[in-house]
Amino acid sequence: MNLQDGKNTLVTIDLGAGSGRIMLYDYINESLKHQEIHRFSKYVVGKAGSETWDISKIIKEIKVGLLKIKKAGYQRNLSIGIDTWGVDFGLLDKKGNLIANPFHYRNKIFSNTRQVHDIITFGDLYQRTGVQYMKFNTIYQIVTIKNMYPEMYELADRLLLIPDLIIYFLTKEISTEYTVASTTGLLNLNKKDWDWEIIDDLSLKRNLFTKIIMPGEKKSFLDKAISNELGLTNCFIYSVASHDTASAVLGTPLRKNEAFLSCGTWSILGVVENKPIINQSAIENNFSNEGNFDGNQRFLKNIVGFWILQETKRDWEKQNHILKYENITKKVARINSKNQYIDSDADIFHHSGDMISKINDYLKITNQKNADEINELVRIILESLALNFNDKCVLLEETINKRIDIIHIIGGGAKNEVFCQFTANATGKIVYSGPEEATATGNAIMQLLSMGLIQKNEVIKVIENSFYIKKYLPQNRGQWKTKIKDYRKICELYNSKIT
Ligand code: LFR
Repeated sequence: MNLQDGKNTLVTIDLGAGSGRIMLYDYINESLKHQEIHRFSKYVVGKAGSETWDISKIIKEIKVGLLKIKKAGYQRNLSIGIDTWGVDFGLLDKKGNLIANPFHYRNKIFSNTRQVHDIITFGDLYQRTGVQYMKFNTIYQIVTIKNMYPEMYELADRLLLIPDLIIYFLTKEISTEYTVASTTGLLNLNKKDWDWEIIDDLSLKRNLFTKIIMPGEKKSFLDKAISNELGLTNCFIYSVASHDTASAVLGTPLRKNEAFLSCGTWSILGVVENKPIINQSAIENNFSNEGNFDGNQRFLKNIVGFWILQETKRDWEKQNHILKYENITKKVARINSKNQYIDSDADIFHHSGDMISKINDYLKITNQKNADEINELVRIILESLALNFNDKCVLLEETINKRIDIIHIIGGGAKNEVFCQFTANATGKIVYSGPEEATATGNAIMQLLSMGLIQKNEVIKVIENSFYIKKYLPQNRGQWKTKIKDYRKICELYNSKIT
């Protein structure tokens, strides 16, 4: 199929919590060639603790990106895919207007989960949905809104998760894509449809929840008015695996007994399984069964990952220091480890702002030395993350009752060589890094699958043809085994002190 002057041209719109990227992919000779067209950020509005998402800014930036694509000579037959973070949603009124900017999952209003658990226990929810407990899952958000903002809830006619909301603004079409729905805590694991029993038990309006569609099932044309405004012809949006992690997993050359570690704002460690895993260890260790692009399961765990590094960088820059990740990680590799650690999962790191002082609070509570130097701080963050991943990897292997041989690091973390090496050292496993833009790659691949240009069994080949995948072998295991023990002691000490 020729989309554009003999080439297959795909546009990926990939929105993370920190920034959005619009890329153009050409598919030629079983390989993807990409170029970044537009990158934008700062679509979070409101102070720390009361953040919302600026949807009109996002739509404006998407239009800027599409215009740049047109200027680059691509004007018609563009195939577009959109993926974003999960969980959050916008509410539309009966006329189809967005009632307010969607709440950000870090917004402090999302803290009371009792209002749900008083009606349905977490154990029951887990049996039905397989979703890990996070206080900002959609299920808790919508019940919070219903109780705290009854007027807003009253007006609401449709609940659209962020990728579906963006598609609605670009095409006027309404539906809910399966992989992103699987992050809500409201999707029935086995039926792959809304869990109407949970929805009724919580007295939520059924009409809020729109038809679930599978990745690749739906193709919607760009709204006429927008096409005219941008001067584009015959452009369409595919329902890709619109949860960013689902796209990232599809963009990973993942084989049997291999795990993915997707490192963006969140770090997400997991495997793909053909059946949900609901056992004691899964529930106790808070693993999630999320939807894979093909209806299989991504069995995974969210770890508060590069968020701490991003926030530290922001703090440092506020003090007028310029910080480039490449430079800083090179320096970090050269300094000696001081064997100081933090538990990135500790609740204090969840909210934005003052990250450097939060790290120092953690160090103080656990009788460790203060850290002011940026290199030291970054070393603490990266080593602690790798040690955290090791612990989660052990839990993952126990829970799925299988050995993992290889970990694929994808996303921004993949280009951080120091971090990739630390992860190999901490876990004792072979680490492969790349693609760095696995999410956009998975988004593009889902479009190729939807058009029938490639088959499922060709996906890994296309990824390996397109990207350099680097291999890291574990080093200094003796030293890292001591670190593992010390890190665990610090985490225990902290937990004993704050509870
Ligand atoms: C990663 C991610 C996670 C989800 C978190 C909040 O970007 O989508 O999978 O748990 O963001 O939505």
